[in-house]
Amino acid sequence: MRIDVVTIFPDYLAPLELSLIGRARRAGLLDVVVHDLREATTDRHRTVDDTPYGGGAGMVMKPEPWGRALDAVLDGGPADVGRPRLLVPSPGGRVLDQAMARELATEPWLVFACGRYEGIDERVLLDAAQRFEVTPVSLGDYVLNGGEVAVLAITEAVARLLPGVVGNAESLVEESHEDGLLEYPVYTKPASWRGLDVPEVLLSGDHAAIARWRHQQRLERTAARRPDLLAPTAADDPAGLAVVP
Ligand code: 6GU
Repeated sequence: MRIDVVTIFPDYLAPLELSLIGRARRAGLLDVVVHDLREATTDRHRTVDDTPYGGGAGMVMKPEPWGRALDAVLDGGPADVGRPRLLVPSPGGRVLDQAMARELATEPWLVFACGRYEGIDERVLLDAAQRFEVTPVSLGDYVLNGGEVAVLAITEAVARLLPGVVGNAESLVEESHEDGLLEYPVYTKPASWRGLDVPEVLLSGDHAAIARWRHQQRLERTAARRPDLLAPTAADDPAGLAVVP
């Protein structure tokens, strides 16, 4: 998979050289290229923002550097993989979940456009839609200062699903959110620590009993912490297609 990131803070993406993602890059499973948006400016001050038409607080990212930067990404990208996916981190985007991570992991080419300030001039996304599959994406219902942290999170969520990136493929399926439930609690040695004992059943060697206990723990945890995952609400079925008997 190829990933391009356009940002005014290329150093923010340095963690993508570490750990599993760094190893996947060195192994050739993942090709990450970070671009400095300021390289696509033409003025002496390398200006990327300006005041908003219509007034209001903050600054808006100017369209011209973005247009040039995204053209350059397209020119420098892999051949014959079709329209790349342009992901635009924004608190107003589609909220990332594990299903979306799985969907993105099937793409050959992702491009991230990191906005800062109050956002990017809307025409950049309208124009880009002629050449990219544009998807605004959010990490959740809170506000960050810019898209870079979202790029780190999304890249990690996606890259670990690529074949060969995570050594033990089983650890991918037995995980919170993979099948709609949270993960069961885990323990290791010692069997007793600070007066707290590992649940008896885990020491029993009875694999069927352990599997039943773990499933029960997953249900209880999900009910306690994330009841929304168990009980679909009207928001999950806006057209009211699920008929309740
Ligand atoms: Cl993707 N970007 C910004 N700026 N804020 C966010 C976000 C993204 N997701 C949640 N908050």
